[in-house]
Amino acid sequence: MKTDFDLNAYWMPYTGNRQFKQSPRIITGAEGVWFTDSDGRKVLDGHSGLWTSGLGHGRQEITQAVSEQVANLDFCPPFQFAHPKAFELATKIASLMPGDLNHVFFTNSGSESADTSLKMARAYWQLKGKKHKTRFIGRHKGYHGVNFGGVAVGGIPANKQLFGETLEADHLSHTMLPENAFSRGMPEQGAYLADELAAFVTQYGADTIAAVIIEPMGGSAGVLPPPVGYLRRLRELCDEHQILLIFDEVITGFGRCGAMTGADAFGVVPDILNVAKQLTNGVIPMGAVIASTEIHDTFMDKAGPDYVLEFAHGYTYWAHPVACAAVLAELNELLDKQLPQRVAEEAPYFESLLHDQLADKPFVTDVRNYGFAGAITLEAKGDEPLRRPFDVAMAMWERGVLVRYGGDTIQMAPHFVMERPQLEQLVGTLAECLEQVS
Ligand code: PXG
Ligand code: PLP
Repeated sequence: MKTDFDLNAYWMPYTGNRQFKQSPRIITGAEGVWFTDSDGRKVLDGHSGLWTSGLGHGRQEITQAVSEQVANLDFCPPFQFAHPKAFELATKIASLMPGDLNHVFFTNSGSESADTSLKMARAYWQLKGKKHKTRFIGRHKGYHGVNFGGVAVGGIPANKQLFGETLEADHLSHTMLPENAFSRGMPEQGAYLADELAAFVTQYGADTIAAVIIEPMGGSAGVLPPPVGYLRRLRELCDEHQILLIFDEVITGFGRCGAMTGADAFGVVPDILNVAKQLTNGVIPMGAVIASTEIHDTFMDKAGPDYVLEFAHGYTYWAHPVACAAVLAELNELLDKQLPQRVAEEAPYFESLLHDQLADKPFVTDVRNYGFAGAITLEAKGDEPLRRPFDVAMAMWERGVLVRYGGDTIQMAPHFVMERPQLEQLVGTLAECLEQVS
């Protein structure tokens, strides 16, 4: 494409800028499950944006709610003031959460949700008088955004390499066991890996550990559904040792797993649940941290006189009225059209496509899936594990299908509304491109 602007002026995030700027992939429009690119091509969005837009792009109900809100109240100072939709939305979100996850602290992104949840966990134990409970346990291959706390508990070495000291954190093993390769849905082996938490308790003492933070289903590492029994075992150990369990549901929240949350899909309730992405259908940034009544009430009970801040933490765009309006419209549609149920109903079809069409293709060493999330792992090309996923994703873009490549994986996240012919196009195009990769 020809451009008359300086491509280097925009330093792109999480992008190979030098390669991108040799052959830019510019998106100029979006409708339903389709993008339009700057050459006027229709491109199938095989990743729901960036796990964000399950309802499809340009959803009229959300567009309208956002337009009306921005015209009526475009901003409200979030500290010491509030607007009605913040309460309406928090009430709605709480009603959709499992257990007693009833108190919603808004953020602007998944990264902010991660760091907010870590601060909340430490502060909770301080208020409880357990001053030494500060240590965090994450998991290898975990992704919790890019802020200092999130990269520390996250388990992706490339995200830490250049940035020096972060928080101290330890990591459970990831659950991608060789014996589970090509599992359909939740793998059978690996629940025992949760027992590593007991080993950390022995090593450090439970009175030094504040929280465990994990994604109930790993997302950006390439779709890692939890082994059967794994999350339940972690929950038991956290209860036994008074350790908070934080679920990072930035990808699994609001429908992706065929239920409202990953907690619902897998039947385990955390103490703190983080969301972002699908919350607004990607229309506008917003995240949230949803805390249990026990955590919320501890802050309220222990913080001193009632004019004193209970939690010295917040973002300028907290509960932004335009974002709140977007989410209220998004949740209305999600519930009205029963989209988490639709995902659950269509997931077996997507699962069959993935395994039947991809498992025997060249260089494919694993196929994983749950709900409307699917991924393959590709063998390294020589000493370059990232090369083949990149080549395949570029070949797919040439053929008019957008997928995400990350590490040695290719990831797919169909829109909750995607019809079977488009699911077939998505997986079929990947199958064709894999035949051509060298
Ligand atoms: N937690 C999880 C579990 C995520 O998936 C974040 C936190 C951070 O959210 P923000 O809004 O700060 O980006 C994420 C984000 C991928 C990919 O390739 C996934 C994410 C980000 C970039 C790439 O799957 N997830
Ligand atoms: N930096 C400065 C100088 C600020 O004044 C503020 C907010 O007032 C921030 C950073 C934080 O910005 P935000 O609240 O959007 O995260």
